[in-house]
Amino acid sequence: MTFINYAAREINCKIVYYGPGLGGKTTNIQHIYDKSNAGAKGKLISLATETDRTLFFDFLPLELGAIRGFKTRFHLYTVPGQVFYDASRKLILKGVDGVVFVADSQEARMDANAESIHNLKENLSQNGYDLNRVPYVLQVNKRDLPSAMPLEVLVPPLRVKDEPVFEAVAVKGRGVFDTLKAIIRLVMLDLKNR
Ligand SMILES: Nc1nc2c(ncn2[C@@H]2O[C@H](COP(=O)(O)OP(=O)(O)OP(=O)(O)O)[C@@H](O)[C@H]2O)c(=O)[nH]1
Ligand SMILES: [Mg+2]
Repeated sequence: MTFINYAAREINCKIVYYGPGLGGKTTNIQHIYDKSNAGAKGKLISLATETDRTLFFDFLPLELGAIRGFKTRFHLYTVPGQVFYDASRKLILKGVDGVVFVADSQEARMDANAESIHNLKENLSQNGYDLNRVPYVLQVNKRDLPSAMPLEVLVPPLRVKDEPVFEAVAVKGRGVFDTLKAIIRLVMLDLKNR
């Protein structure tokens, strides 16, 4: 839930990057961190295993200036994609304002993509949210791989509603900021409509 502090004139929003293991969630956040101005970003906190798999989460606070006199901060989180870290994923979704689903474009990962979307729905609903009502963007990542599936085959089974879809090559930064801007836009719209 968006935290609006009227006294301090601050808005804090939480955006969670969700998706299957090795899909590229941490790579997205890392790119955003690398390319953001020193003044806009806080510390990137990554809790990872020795093999660079996310163990608990990554966390990056971004400050995007003032909107109608309110200082606006976005707190970006990633979840650990590995199936057995489900308790962490559920916890990280608490208070979420928007979700970016990072799908892996490879055919061999289609089951993992589908399983992760199912898991997202489940964990949102256990936290009292409905994915149909949560600001949501789909990113299809790893478009550079020869094994990446064509969009018209990849996207339809992953759709959950009329969410914006972005192609990405997160390792090269392609599509990363387009995805971020789209989720921020949806979160701000949602805030306005409350
Ligand atoms: N070829 C290619 N590799 C990518 C791309 N994005 C990420 N990777 C690589 O995929 C691997 C996994 O990326 P991560 O960002 O750690 O994936 P993750 O979704 O955070 O994985 P978990 O933390 O286990 O859930 C890394 O070796 C990345 O460099 C991409 O667009 N193309
Ligand atoms: Mg990760």
